[in-house]
Amino acid sequence: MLRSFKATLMRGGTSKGLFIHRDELPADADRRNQVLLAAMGSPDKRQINGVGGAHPLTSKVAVVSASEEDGIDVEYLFLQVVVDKPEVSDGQNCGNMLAGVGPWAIENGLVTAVEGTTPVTIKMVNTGSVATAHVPVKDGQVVYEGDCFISGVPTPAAPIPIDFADVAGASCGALLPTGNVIDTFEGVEVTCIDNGMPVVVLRAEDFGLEGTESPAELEANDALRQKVEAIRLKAGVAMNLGDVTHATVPKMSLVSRPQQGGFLNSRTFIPHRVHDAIGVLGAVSVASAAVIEGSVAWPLADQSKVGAGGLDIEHPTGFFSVDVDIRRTDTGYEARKSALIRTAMKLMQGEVFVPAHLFGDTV
Ligand code: NQM
Repeated sequence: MLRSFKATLMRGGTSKGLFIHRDELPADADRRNQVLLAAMGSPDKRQINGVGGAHPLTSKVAVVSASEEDGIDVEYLFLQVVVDKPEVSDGQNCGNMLAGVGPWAIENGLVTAVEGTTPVTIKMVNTGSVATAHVPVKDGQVVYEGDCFISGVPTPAAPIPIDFADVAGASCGALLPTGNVIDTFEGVEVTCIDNGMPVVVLRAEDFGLEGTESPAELEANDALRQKVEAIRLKAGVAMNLGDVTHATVPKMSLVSRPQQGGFLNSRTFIPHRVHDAIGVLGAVSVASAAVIEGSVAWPLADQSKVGAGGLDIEHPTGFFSVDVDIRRTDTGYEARKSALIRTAMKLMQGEVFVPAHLFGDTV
């Protein structure tokens, strides 16, 4: 027998996945994960028996609920449903899916629409960090259509500015989790950073790369993948993340000089597939590393761009513009707010069916 739960399929930034009210899912995390694996069709590289898109960027879930906390409208738990393994991870934030949370919360009655722009304050349950999304509203309805292009999405949509109050150290405890601007793992110099997303920043040139290779070329390079993974496992421990063998963090971002007039060029392993663009908080973290003098990214980045508006992080399908505010202090570095613009699109609303026994129903 099958059982269904209500869900909305949405694009959030350059990612796509299901948005679900928390009450639709089993409260027990193991049971919830089994339901979500079945819903997306994992484990299976084609996710043929589910609604997942057969790529980490399209196998995502946002679980949303109203918040009781003062100053917070909604709680958003991000879950990465691994495509080819029976694993669901709550070990990272996702700033792309975050772009869909505000519109979804308004349309599902969790937040009252304010004409013009509705600010939605969102607690990212994965790390406890807070973001505010500014959702366009007209005649009481969320506006999806607009003229804002973001790289990696072929059609324009309504802009959703998002700001983050303080996400530094959200997963690792500090902006520079190892306490160093540069560390060496497996003989390679790296900068470990967490400004909302744990990222290991590496120089593409240290791997004999130009930095302009396509995701497919990078994924086909077995020696590169093995070396990057060996560094990741060591960096994970040093970044206070423990054994990251089965974790989706840290991300591994290979950086090089900008190629298209941006601030810095990037190619990011997330952590095993290569991102077609770059994650939201991933971009915030990479940009943060690049404004810290002495980091591996600092000499590669076009420092003349700092202080002149958004910093464009180039990636395989364009660029991602982020505002970061990193200040030097007596004891190190401090991150203040960061801000960026995303778009989102409602694609489908309905019921997703899974075997009823996964909910614990006796059939
Ligand atoms: O870094 C992919 C994405 C992400 C995460 C990943 C993200 C972020 O593009 O905030 O958005 O790095 O796993 O959805």
